[in-house]
Amino acid sequence: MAKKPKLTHQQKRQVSDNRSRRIANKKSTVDLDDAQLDEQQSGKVIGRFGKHADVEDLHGVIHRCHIRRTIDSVVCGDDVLFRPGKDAVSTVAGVIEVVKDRKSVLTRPDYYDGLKPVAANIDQIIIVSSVIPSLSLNIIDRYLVASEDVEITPVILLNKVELLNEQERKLVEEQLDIYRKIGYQIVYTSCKTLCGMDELSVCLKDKTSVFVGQSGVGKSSLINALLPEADEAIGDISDNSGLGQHTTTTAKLLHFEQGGTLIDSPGVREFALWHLPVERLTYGFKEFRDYLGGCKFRDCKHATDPGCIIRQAVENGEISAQRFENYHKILSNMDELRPSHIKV
Ligand SMILES: Nc1nc2c(ncn2[C@@H]2O[C@H](COP(=O)(O)OP(=O)(O)O)[C@@H](O)[C@H]2O)c(=O)[nH]1
Ligand SMILES: [Mg+2]
Ligand SMILES: [Zn+2]
Repeated sequence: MAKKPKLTHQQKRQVSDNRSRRIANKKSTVDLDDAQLDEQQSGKVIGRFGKHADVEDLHGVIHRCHIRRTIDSVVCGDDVLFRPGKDAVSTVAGVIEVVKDRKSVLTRPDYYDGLKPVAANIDQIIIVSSVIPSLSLNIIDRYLVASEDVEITPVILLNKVELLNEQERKLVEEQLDIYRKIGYQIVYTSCKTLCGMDELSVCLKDKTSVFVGQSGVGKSSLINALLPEADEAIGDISDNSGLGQHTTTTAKLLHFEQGGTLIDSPGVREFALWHLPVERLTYGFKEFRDYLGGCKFRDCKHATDPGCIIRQAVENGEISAQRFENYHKILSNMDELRPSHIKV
């Protein structure tokens, strides 16, 4: 092993001086003087930029804030207590002091931290699918499980419906009827003809929503149709390119004119279910829940096990055979879906 070079006395002093200065600087950026701050008030985080967050107060005014060092994480959608800065000239004027308990939180995989929160207090997840290139019920099922796991209501949206003729449309509706029967809302839209956009607006009103789904299904097109100032890049431009965005991973919160809120970011859209243990996967198939605990064997895999009440329910037509099949497909793919550095 190479020997560490010895520092001269002067070099040592330089290092120590630099370190002190760094610590002092760090302090001054976070510990704002009380006299510079107004009374504590409630607000909502609408954007995150490096060490700062933009907080919208109850009057819609936006304050760029520091974050108290004691706070674990601040994400888009968080309800916070903050103190605005009195000095309006300063760019970062306020400070976030408390993050209120989260109703819900979406996470994404992070190489170093495992699961990292990306957005909070979401009411519903809009699972966007399209008939082109093809309708995949398996992918819808995966997003449904992920939504059920975080206990956020999913809505199934099928986009590009203007491409279907009458017969094809009927076939698709029949396929999606499985989901309607178990209580999920289904919305059909087209960004070309704008059909279904009114129904979608109603669905989004007064709620905080996120759009998830595979690349190319039309998430950005839908967001632009609802919220022209969002100015999302459409088509081949990679979501990771960062074109036209502050950064690639921070989320932003936007208000729909008709009421309702959207939280959007590539991180939010990446939301997936690879991290789930098997029991959560089973729980995520919500029509299975009534039967759980009823199988003959406690460790029933709901496959060919004797006395499996779920298989029985499939045979009786109480549970869709398609969903049962997708359950086993997802189960056998779980290890492949999971990044290799993540342990469950
Ligand atoms: N025919 C048709 N094409 C659409 C519709 N919505 C989006 N597209 C097209 O689908 C492609 C992908 O759309 P984009 O919004 O970028 O999808 P994203 O990757 O989910 O954000 C683009 O070429 C859009 O013009 C639709 O309702 N009908
Ligand atoms: Mg997009
Ligand atoms: Zn079973």
